[in-house]
Amino acid sequence: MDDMGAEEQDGRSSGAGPDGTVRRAFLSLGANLGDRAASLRAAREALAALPATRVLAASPVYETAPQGLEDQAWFLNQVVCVETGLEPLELLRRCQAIEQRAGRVREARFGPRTLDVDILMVEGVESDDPRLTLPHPRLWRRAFVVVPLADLWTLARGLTTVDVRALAAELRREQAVEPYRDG
Ligand code: A4P
Ligand code: MG
Repeated sequence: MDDMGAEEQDGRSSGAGPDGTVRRAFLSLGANLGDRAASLRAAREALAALPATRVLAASPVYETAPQGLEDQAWFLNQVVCVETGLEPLELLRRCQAIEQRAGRVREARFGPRTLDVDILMVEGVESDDPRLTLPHPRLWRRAFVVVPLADLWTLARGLTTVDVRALAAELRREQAVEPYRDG
């Protein structure tokens, strides 16, 4: 069990965090074990319930061929844009707690998981800290991230100079990413 339940109950409003800064952040959700759509839904709800955090938009859900470790089930993936007053490391801690609550067990790197929540980009923040590297180091190589990110392109403008839509079209030729109708 984690210790954040009561705090989350009390802190549902959006607004600035302790240092007064509110930033846009893009998060990647992924699942390939259990009820994948339910895991993504629960993750979206948990993100919306974080203190000082508001979900601005969620991309459509995609069914995607596994990358990295290919001998595993297809994933459901989605990108969510939030506005948050949480400091980036605190946001990471909260995302990891959401993974834990979804029953995530860390086994193989890149391997199967009930829920993965990665931080893709945080407005105005660059970091090479291995605990939290921003932008996410593998972001621009992966169709399962870039394609849903391109759907939220208008919100991503100003956070990156990458032409996300052109890159999405290019990556999609090599990595299978299909719309998921029941998401
Ligand atoms: N970490 C550093 N930077 C970040 C960041 N920006 N966001 C650290 C989140 N975490 C970050 O992550 C390992 C460590 O990375 C953490 O301790 C954190 O401090 P993890 O979630 O414990 O382990 P993981 O998920 O196995 O590794 P990782 O690096 O997140 O894996 P990936 O790169 O996310 O790959 N194929 C498809 N189709 N869809 C997928 O969703 N996912 C993966 C996982 C592989 N293949 C996939 C998919
Ligand atoms: Mg991860």
